[in-house]
Amino acid sequence: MNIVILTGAGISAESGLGTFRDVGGLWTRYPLEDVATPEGFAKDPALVHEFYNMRRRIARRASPNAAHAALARLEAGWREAGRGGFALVTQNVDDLHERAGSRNVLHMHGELLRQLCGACGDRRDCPGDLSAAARCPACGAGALRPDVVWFGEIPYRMEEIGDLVPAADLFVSIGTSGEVYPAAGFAAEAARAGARTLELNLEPSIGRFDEAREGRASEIVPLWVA
Ligand code: BV8
Repeated sequence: MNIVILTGAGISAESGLGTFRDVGGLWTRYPLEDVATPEGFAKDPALVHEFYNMRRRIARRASPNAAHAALARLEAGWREAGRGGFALVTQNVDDLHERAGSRNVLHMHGELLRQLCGACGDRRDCPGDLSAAARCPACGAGALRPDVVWFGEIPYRMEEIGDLVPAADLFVSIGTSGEVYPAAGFAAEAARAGARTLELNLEPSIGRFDEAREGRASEIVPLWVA
């Protein structure tokens, strides 16, 4: 039995990382056009670096919660029992899944703690804050940006994800509002191919999944995994 799990900002909310569209969410404080598009970065790189430096500092101080830990346990048990394929796709750019013990996390929107050189494509861990003055350690250019996927950019790992989703027998969506594509289309794609679909969310979306369970991730995910 192949399982595909998609997570969003809601799974990291109880670790203290902001969600985007909830009351007081990141997009209500920073318009996404200004801080999560290539155009916004070209217009005001300092603002975008400040936005991601702030989030990077919070992410480094955060700890995985019981939901992240439960998914890591599920993956280990799934692989040990040889129960079939297991894939964890996340829209999140934090590293809490990895720090909870998950392996092979597919970060389709990139990783906050990594940097990308816009000039030579060099990608590596980001040692601290980024700024327009920072120089690429590989080519020396001053074109460093957070290694995240902005709106209008092509998500990472789409080849693999494009194979995994239609092959899923069970598709589980955790802590995502289902507003951002192409991730928002995965559940319907899996269902069309015959998968059972389950949503675990604080505010489940009515009618988009075969089953929906309402609650905080740190409570309902360990219950589901048990
Ligand atoms: C692309 C950057 C082409 C990193 C982000 C149709 C098809 C294809 C594209 C589009 C389309 N329609 C529109 C588009 C364009 C666009 C898009 O989707 N726009 C939206 C606004 C309509 N998409 C793109 O531009 C994408 N690129 O399409 O390229 C392409 C496509 C396919 C193949 C080839 C080429 C790129 C999108 C990536 C944008 N970058 N982030 C960063 O700064 O983090 S998106 C951003 O939103 C984050 O990554 C975030 O993860 C993501 C999704 O948000 P959620 O995770 O769901 O968070 P949200 O706050 O919305 O919801 C939180 C949920 O948690 C809620 O439901 C809440 O109830 C729940 N919750 C809260 N607390 C808890 C909880 N649940 C449980 N427990 C709790 N305690």
